Amino acid sequence: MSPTIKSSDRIGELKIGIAAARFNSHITNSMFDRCHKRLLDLGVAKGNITVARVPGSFELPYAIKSLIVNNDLNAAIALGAVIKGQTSHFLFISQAVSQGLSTVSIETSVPVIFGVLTTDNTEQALARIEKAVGYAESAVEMGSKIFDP
Ligand code: DLZ
Repeated sequence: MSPTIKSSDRIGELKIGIAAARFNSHITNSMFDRCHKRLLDLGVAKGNITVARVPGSFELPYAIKSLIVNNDLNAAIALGAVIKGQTSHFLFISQAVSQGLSTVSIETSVPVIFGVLTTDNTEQALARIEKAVGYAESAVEMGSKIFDP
């Protein structure tokens, strides 16, 4: 168990949402698997995890807001991989996603975990897949604060 997650937390009752982008799915699928497994290992009930898949990271803020509004979540995790290409798409997408997710979190008062990798190349993204474990831990920590601030 992560030192930041107290044993008294009512983890089994937590409702967690995960929205994952399909773009760069060779990275985001592995991120999803690690994140989902860590939630289960920490004691989150499988039935309390709601999942949404979206085409790309740009769609994550909408998906996260929908998950929160429709499922009474304690925390939500946005998973994506934005990799720098030949165009300025990288900048527009990464800025829109980070700003959008922050806005959703503040508007809904539900913690949103920023699990979107923004890297120069695929190798850097592959090297950071394991960070998805930490995103699950952050969601449990932040979601638990609803019960025990
Ligand atoms: C179009 C696009 C590009 C160029 N790059 C990425 C990326 O690196 N990571 C990602 O998650 N999505 C990318 N997309 C797709 C956009 O996020 C979005 O799905 C489309 O522009 C449709 O709105």
